[in-house]
Amino acid sequence: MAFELPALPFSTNALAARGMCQETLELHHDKHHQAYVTALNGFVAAKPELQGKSLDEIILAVRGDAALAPVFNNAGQHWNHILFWNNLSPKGGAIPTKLETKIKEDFGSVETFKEDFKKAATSQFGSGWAWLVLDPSGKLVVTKTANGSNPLAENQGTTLLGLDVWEHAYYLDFRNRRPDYVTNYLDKLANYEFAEAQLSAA
Ligand code: MN3
Repeated sequence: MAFELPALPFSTNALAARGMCQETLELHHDKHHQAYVTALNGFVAAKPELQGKSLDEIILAVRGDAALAPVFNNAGQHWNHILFWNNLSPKGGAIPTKLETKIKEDFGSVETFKEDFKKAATSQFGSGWAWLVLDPSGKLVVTKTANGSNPLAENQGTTLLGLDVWEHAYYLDFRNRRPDYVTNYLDKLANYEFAEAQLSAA
């Protein structure tokens, strides 16, 4: 069973008024994400030992294996983008109560959480991701990973939010201004309802 590109949970112009234009979403979802899925399916078709495995199982099976880095990169990017589309929202930016309480408990304040997240997202040199995860001890922490890696591959815990900081994610909307893209995400696009559901399910 081949992996498939999931449909966006909103229309491609749904985020335009909030800082992510239709062209960004069309290129990012229809071209970039599709390319990862196509490449992953090609690798799996050529490797019987990967067939029948779930996406999570493939990531865990090939991580750290230099010879299988192309499989890891494309599987990781498929996983990351599935999450990413779900943590963007046309009604983003509002933090529901249960999550807000937990953020205040673990970071001290919402502002500190946002500062930590901005620091991680802007200090990730080159391509990668910034994450809000529930770590194995039950505490919310901000992390970052390079290229196609993610909290699953690095045993960081349960992922609540992930922000793509590859240039293709923000260059049409924010050009070189990654910090503005991150701030806009946290204030206007982040689907904290989704993050709270992940927290509740953990
Ligand atoms: Mn991307």
